[in-house]
Amino acid sequence: MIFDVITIFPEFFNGPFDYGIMRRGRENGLIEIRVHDLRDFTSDRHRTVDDRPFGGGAGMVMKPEPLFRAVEAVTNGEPDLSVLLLSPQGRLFDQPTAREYAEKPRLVLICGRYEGVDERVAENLITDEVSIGDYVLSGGEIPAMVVVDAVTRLIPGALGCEQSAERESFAGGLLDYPHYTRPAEYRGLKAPDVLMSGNHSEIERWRRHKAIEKTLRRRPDLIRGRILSDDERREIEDVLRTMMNDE
Ligand code: 4FV
Repeated sequence: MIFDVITIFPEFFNGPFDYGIMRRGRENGLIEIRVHDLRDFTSDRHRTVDDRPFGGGAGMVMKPEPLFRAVEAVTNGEPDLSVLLLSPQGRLFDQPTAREYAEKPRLVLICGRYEGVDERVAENLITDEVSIGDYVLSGGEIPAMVVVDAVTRLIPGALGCEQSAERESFAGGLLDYPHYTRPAEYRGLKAPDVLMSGNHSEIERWRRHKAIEKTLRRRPDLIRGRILSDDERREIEDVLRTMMNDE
């Protein structure tokens, strides 16, 4: 999979992709990350990428021309490419969206800066506007990294054999179950015996129960509105009953 990143700070991407899964993915050719300097697509000797906002107001706005030129050069007429603008006005990025993008051969990511990007970019140049959350960052570079990382992990072969994306948080729409490792007891704090029982069906049942419990306590929104199978409904009722008894 190819990630084309368009930014005014290309060096910003030196480093974060040099570790772990991202590094392995690049080394074994699973992913390729191409970082493009937006200023290379300007035509004035000051390599201008921003200007004052029409209608006045604080700050600067990213100009349309360099972005249109950059995307057209990078996509080079390749049809139906996904061109993402990272911005707080976008749809909230989540695991199902990451799965959707991981199916694609290529993603172009536009990193905004300043107060924002000329609206004609969002209206005419991109396929998706994506937000990583309801807060304002100083640039789209970190959101672009979030998307590249979350998507890369879902590419078959990206995760080592010891990991499987299928089992992770949100994979089944639930939060992850609690994890424990040695020592079995630390400062009097014990890891649950069931995890050391070797009884794998019991362990699976405990983990599922805990994942549902944690989701009900912290993110009931992840369960609300979901189409539940009878089994799932029974399980959730079980967990709710246990939670009531424990309270
Ligand atoms: C953002 C977000 C974000 C807004 C103005 C960059 C900044 C500046 N992008 N999810 N939240 N972008 O805050 O994606 O241009």
